[in-house]
Amino acid sequence: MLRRHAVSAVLAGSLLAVPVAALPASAAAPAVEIVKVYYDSPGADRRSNSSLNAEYVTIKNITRRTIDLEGWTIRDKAAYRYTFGPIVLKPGKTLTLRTGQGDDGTSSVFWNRRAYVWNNDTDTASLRNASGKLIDSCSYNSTRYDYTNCR
Ligand SMILES: [Ca+2]
Ligand SMILES: [Ca+2]
Repeated sequence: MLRRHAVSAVLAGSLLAVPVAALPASAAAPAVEIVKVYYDSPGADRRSNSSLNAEYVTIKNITRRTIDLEGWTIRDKAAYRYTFGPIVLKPGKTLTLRTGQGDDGTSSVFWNRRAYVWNNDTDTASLRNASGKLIDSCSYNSTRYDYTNCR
């Protein structure tokens, strides 16, 4: 009996090791993706708060686990950076970062800027985790469209 237990323990151990060994491959898909950048808000860019908030970037949690975004950042190609506060993103949910002012909620957070961030012609949005590791990025290069679906 003792011996059988020992064998099953070894088997259990090796079974448990499988998902761990598979991690590097699955890590290729980012846990949180940038799904859309709406870089040229509709109409003339007059810096009204509603126009600023119609400029946004949307991210999505593509995993089955809740992800804590506190300390994560979104940056453009220049020096603009937004740092997420204490907010979690549930599995499959999206979160939209709007450029202007507003009250943060579960589906939208606000950069609270009075000027635009995303260039109307070309730019790159980068998403980094709290350790500064690049999680995903989305580039666009077109004035023909006002937004890009990153995937
Ligand atoms: Ca813009
Ligand atoms: Ca515009």
